[in-house]
Amino acid sequence: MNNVAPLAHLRPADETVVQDVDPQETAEWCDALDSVVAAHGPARARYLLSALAQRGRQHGIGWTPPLATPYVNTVAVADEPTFPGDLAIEERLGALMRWNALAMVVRANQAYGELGGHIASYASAADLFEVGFNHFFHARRGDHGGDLVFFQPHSSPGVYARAFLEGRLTENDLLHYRQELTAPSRGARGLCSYPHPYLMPDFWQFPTGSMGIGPISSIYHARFMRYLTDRQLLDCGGRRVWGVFGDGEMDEPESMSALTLAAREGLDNLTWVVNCNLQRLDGPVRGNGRVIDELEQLFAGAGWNVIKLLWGSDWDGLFARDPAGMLARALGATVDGQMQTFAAKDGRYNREHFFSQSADLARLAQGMTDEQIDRLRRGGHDLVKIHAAYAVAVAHKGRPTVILAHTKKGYGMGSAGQGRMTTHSQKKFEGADLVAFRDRFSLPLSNEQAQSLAFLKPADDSPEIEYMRSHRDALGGPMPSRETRCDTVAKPELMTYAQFAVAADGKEMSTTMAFVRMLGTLLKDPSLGPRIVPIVADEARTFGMANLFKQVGIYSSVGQRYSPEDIDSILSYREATNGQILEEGISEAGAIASWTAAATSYSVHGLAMLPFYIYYSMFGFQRVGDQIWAAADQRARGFLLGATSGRTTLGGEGLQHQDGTSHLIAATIPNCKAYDPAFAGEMAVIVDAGIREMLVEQHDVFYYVTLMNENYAQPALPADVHGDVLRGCYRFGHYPATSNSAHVTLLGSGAILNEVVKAAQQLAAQGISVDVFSVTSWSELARDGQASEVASVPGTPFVAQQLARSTGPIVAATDYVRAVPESIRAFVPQGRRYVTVGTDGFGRSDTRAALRNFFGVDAQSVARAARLALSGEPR
Ligand SMILES: Cc1ncc(C[n+]2csc(CCOP(=O)(O)OP(=O)(O)O)c2C)c(N)n1
Repeated sequence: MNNVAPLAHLRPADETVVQDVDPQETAEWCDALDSVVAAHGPARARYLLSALAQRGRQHGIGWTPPLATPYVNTVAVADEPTFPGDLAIEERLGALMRWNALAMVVRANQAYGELGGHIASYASAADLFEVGFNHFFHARRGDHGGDLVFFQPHSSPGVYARAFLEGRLTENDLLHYRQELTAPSRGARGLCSYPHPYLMPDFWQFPTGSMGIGPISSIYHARFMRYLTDRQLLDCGGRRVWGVFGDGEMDEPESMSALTLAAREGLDNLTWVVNCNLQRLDGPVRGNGRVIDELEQLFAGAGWNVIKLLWGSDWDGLFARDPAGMLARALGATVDGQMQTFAAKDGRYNREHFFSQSADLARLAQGMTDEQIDRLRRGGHDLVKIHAAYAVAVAHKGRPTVILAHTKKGYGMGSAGQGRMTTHSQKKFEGADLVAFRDRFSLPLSNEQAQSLAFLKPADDSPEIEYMRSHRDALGGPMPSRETRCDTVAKPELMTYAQFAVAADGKEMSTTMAFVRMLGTLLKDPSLGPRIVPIVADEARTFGMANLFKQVGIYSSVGQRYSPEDIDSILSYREATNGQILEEGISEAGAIASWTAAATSYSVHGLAMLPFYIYYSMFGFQRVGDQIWAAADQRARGFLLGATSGRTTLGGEGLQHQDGTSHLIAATIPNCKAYDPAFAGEMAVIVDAGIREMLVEQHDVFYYVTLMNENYAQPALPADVHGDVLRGCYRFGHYPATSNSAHVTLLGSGAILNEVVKAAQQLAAQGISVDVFSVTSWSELARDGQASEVASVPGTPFVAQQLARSTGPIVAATDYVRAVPESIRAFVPQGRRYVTVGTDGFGRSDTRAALRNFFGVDAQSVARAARLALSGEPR
């Protein structure tokens, strides 16, 4: 009878199921399977197991195959490809990176204790990065468009350390880690804390500092590459997206929310490496559980190819000497909190507390010294094993791959940090610990050099540097590197596609309808049309965009495998491999990640694309604001369209749908230009300028434009105010009363401008002359005001210049909270009373009229505020 390996992968909760009541019978079944595998191979074995599972279902035995597999490497030793590099040199290079990264962080904090920085994350990720750099990560060069690599943010010091050895950064630069402001005055380049393309625009490609955004972004970038390929705009074949993320980071909802999309789309151009050091900031990720098992089940269940990279080569012999699987079982029964303690303790402790659990395990460890036990590597620290896992991942077809790489947090930091509970934030490293680190990684440093944290850089013609350079050269050059070269895209003239909006002459429509009509025309433009990426999150019908389904189709990597119910309709639901619309379903996080991928295509792919993501404005900045912030960091160029915007235009929908704040948040993003146009003509002029600014002038800005679904008469927009519309306001009209009447000035924006106009008419009838200004952008006015104040020759703010054309107190009304018009208070002409009305508070369901009355932004309320302002009384 052969030994029957225990079912090590079953978790303790399942133990009742695995009680072996008849070992002899069990052995017979297993023997039978062994003979099938030996005689007919694994395919036949799989078939039989499936047949048995099916029979089991007929009997209703309630068994499904477990998604977790034994706690061993997925890639068997026999299947490992030969390591194509020079192990000794790569180890030495890795040690140099580790040292310089550590020295950089510690020195910055010796100089200024407040700067922060991390050592332990990179210490765990270093080998994962290095194998990528030496063997897998392609840079953009020639006919290879380059891989996209998302780096774990707290490991940035290691990436700087590599750039230093490559000669891309100087020692003086390293000395200015986290000192971007002071560096230039000292002839250095400041190095930002985490990957921030905004701050190092020729270096970092993808911002990852906010956990969870890197993971979801990487998925949508991989999908966008398929989209570009399928639409025959750019062949992205042969290029990959790599993401190294933390195991703690996997808890973020964004990290997990698009896993099934990646599998559904068969994104085999995507490889994630989850750095499973089992720790996060405060402590273990799953102290009482096992995060790798959990992630394996999560990813496998979502349809990913899962590769567990758990143990280094020196464990191979131990597993080979243990055919009964005692070792895998013991490892699989160790919870992560305990595994962390094993990482922190020395070989002797591991012998006494792990290998002494049973006589069999103790026997396995018998031939090893404590030192050897201490040095047993986890998979994520073994270059050969990492290479094998990456090679298998790259070769895998049809599914995305996740590599669950088992590492130690603070690897090599010894008693000062490895596996310690507080290691995440450790940035002090002194005396004996530095010398121990030097010894641990055999660094060519004297005691004195180690203790003074001297940076280490071998000569340019040393074997290490030559090796590093030649390997990067073979992969297209150094990484990371952010490029901005891209073609400009010609833009049609405004009046060729937006005449109906600019010269509306009183025609009734909503600004949303006008936008959709304009978009439909722009999509037909031979130059610009193909570059447009319409994006929706299951709301296209809400915004009247169903006609685009037929016109340009919805992108689907597999086309349309069904005949749509509405096939005979002229608006029928059409999916196609060359479809243009990205229909993201009910996932604002997904849709904004998709938008970011398209909005940064100019840089990531050298191909300018122009995304228009249209959504309920309430579910934008408020819901996915941090992703928008990351897109801003990535220098996105594109349009966000906040539809059904404002607190009162979406009458019946009530509190959670009614947005009174998005313009407040948008104003905080420096490269976001936010507009709240009242009329179709204003909207058209703004969109036209945005296209020019982003595609022709190639400025790193994006536009946020709010749209309404309220139908009303749209006036024509005279050509001479187009410039003012873009700067933030223009004089819309003058409503005279008698010649000696009192004067008041009204400002209104978006949905409320019509109320303001009605108020002006009422006031004029009551003997008060009124000037009305349409404010298209409070935030642009405020920015201009601030800029004129700090300019070397202070000028008059644009809004003050405009308002100088009117007299009397000023009342500003908006469908947003009052803080929005309050943002320009400092810039109104001196001596003029300035009163704001807005929609502070929770929304309600009712008619627009009732809501505007309730919030005090209807015509009557605005007129009353104006009269009170004139009389000098508080509102
Ligand atoms: C959205 C967000 N929340 C919190 C943090 C703060 N933070 C930075 S690193 C970290 C722990 C990271 O743990 P893990 O992902 O396991 O990576 P490790 O450093 O352990 O490799 C936390 C909580 C952050 N950067 N972003």
